[in-house]
Amino acid sequence: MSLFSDVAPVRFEGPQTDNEYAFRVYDKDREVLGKRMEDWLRCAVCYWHSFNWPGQDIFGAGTLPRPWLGATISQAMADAKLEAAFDFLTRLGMPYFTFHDVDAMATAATLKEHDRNLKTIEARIQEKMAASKVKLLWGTANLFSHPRYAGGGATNPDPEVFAWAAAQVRGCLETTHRLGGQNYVLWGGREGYDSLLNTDLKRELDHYGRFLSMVVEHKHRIGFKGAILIEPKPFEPTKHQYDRDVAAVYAFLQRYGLAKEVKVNIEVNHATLAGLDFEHEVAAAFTYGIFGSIDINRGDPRNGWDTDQFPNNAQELVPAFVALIEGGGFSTGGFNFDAKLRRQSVDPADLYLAHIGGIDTLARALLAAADVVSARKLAELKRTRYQGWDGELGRRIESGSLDLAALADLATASDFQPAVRSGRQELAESLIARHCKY
Ligand code: XUL
Ligand code: CO
Repeated sequence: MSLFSDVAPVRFEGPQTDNEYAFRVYDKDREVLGKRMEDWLRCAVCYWHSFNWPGQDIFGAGTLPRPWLGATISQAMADAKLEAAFDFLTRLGMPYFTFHDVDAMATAATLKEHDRNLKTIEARIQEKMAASKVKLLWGTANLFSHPRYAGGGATNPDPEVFAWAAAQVRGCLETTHRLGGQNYVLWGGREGYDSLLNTDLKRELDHYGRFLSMVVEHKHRIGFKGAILIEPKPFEPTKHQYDRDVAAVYAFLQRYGLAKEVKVNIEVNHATLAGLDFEHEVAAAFTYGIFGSIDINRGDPRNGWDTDQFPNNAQELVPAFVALIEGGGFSTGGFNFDAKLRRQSVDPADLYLAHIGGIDTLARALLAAADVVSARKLAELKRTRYQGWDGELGRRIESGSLDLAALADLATASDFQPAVRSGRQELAESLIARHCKY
């Protein structure tokens, strides 16, 4: 029994149901383009927002009943949290969860204690996973909450902090490996700067590159087969975060020779903060060959910060789902609900309602995107838009057989007079809207 035991296991009941504690669209066994819905979405509940955040904000204290939380977490509190988390996960019927080391374990003051407390909770998580069949999508080390990380983890001016970060990541990567985690995530919330005036940019980037190389080397040493993922975000808490967006991460990975070893975990609200469309980030990651996983949530269109709200607008997500389907879907990744309740959502039931609404939103977006892809009209629109490139001129340019001068001479001699042609954007947008019927 736990705080979350009042809700009966959540089932698919279809769109006609009156039951708020049922899925209307998410039918995990429904086949979509040859794959079960559950296998397309690979949904995960995150430990931190759901069980480790009491609802505080910068102006006020926690509001949510989370009796296992306090200034320091004892082993008994960590155990109560684990009990509640797995009660929730199994009642919701989610296949995966995600966690930071410090979300799950008892508070530690030294690295020795950290290692011991993490291993203690790992053994208990292992039992819970075995009993419930819930799997680990990814683990991650929290290198941003403790005051020692105020100036960064891997990019801290103090090498002793770098060493602390290394020890935490080693521990959490190994725990993730032993728990059968499918990925390991690094979100560099404090890997950035607040002022360039006191920051050695080159040195910090080199340290960050070295840190990541050490993580990759260790991954291979211990035989971890999952993916190492960087989670881009432009700012917050730092004013400028190095992992700004997918393109910045790709440049960083290339510079340090890691582009074949590390992928990205894209978060919707982070893309928004970077001034980019979520679908752009997904498409860019597939294009660069570094697509890994997704943290699903949304921002508020009028706020410039990371509100981490539950997604509820399927139509808005369809373009990203089209990119996901066309890219072949997830391999090791999934949709992690990196989303939190509002401060007034104080009933344990609210956590169910938030996830049910969010998961149904993903199911709606998936079905609509599958229809868009199957109808092939968008693909056809793109094909005809670029068809000039399938002709002789296009082929000669693409193959590299023309240099700049030869192409200029050809254009001049042929007197090219290209006309503006319709990009059919409104049609493309209507195609998305018309398939949003679930
Ligand atoms: C912060 C964020 C983190 C990462 C994990 O914005 O998204 O919760 O997902 O550290
Ligand atoms: Co996230």
